[in-house]
Amino acid sequence: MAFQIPLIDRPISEIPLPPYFPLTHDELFKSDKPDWKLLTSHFASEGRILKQDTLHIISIATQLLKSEPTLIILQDPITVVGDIHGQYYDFLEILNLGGNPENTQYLFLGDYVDRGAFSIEVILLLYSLKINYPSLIFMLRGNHECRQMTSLFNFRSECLYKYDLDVYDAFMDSFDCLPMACVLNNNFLAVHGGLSPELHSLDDIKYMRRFFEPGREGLQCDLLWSDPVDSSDGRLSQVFKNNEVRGCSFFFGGEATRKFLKDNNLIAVIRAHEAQKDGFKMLYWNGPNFPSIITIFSAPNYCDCYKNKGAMIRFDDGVLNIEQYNHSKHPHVLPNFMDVFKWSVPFVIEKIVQMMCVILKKDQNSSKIIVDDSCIRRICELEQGVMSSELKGDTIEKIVFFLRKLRESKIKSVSEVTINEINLPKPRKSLTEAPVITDDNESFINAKINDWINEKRPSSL
Ligand SMILES: [Mn+2]
Repeated sequence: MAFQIPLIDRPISEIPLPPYFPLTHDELFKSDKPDWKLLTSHFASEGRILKQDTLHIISIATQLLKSEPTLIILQDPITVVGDIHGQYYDFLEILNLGGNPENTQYLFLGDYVDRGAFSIEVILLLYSLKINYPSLIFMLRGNHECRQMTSLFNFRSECLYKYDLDVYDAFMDSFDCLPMACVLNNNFLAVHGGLSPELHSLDDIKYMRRFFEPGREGLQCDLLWSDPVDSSDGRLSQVFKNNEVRGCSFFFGGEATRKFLKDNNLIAVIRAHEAQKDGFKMLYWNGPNFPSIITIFSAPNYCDCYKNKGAMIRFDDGVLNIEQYNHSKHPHVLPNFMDVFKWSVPFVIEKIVQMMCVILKKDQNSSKIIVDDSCIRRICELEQGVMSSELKGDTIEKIVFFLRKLRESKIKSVSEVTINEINLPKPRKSLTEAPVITDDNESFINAKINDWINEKRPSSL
């Protein structure tokens, strides 16, 4: 007998049931290109597509990205988007505000995956758009589009949860093909991270080798990882200073920026890579007329706790407009893609054993609980289905205690997944001196401080 799809007995009826089946190949590929509109709504309702179709989309996108130059040259009108980080429901808002992808040119600055729980949906929709409109949709590489970061953060786990290692490996090979930078209107250099001591002319990017996992140093690493120094005058003790916040690459200041812009006849660097409370930040290091660095960050309420706005740039006829937006609601996903049964079993067991305790307990005064070897042995016997005839109330009580500790440790480990609260650094001076501290501002700063360790590149896996 087949089970009925529980359409009518959902406890929260306003949340629609996710599609029961993946899209079929014929539904998704009515032509030789994926139907991105169908995919958009299917993913929005938490639907999946078949592994073979996923691999097919990745494969076509990989070929397209591979054929593009390392330094792309574009003219406006164009919408420029910063980090998205697996926030699919915010990505839908970006496409909504940024212009219809059928006739709007887009430049994405990288960091499509990790942190959020819907990276697969973000990157597959992006690739599907790229396949449909290869001369309108452009994507650069971010520091998260690599094997090291996706293994440390959650994109690899998401691939294994929703598909398998084949899909993950195919994504990694496609990331190796992403272009590194873009020149906009002959005036702006767009890149994920920033400048490099090895970057002198645009030809350095044009002729660099890019088809591999980025290393820990060199031009490719810096384009993905470097940051401008966060000060109003751009002053820095050296032209490039080691970036201890990232654990690799450099900070660059006004001197390096002015020289690079002048030597290459550019106005500004447009980059992403750093969460911003307002979704963007402008640094005026080349006079008050126009910022020399524009940071754009497009993941609102980053990691569900920064309370920041998202922003994107709309360039039209040489005029630059910043569009800000708030975060969108998204379905709740348990940490590490844990299912609800794995999540609830410890709670259920604890309640059952507590019940047994009430039934069997004889000595009400035994308050001090010691978990010793005999207790652990009895728990093992219980697990193996050997119910000892000597099972006493105090032993059961120890089991309850033991299970409670297990459950508490589980809750603790879950809360540590979202924000790592150990080794908190002191806030940077510029942050503590912020003029008006509103609630959101405080939340943003606290989240940034608590999340500091996660913005740093690990020394090794
Ligand atoms: Mn980044």
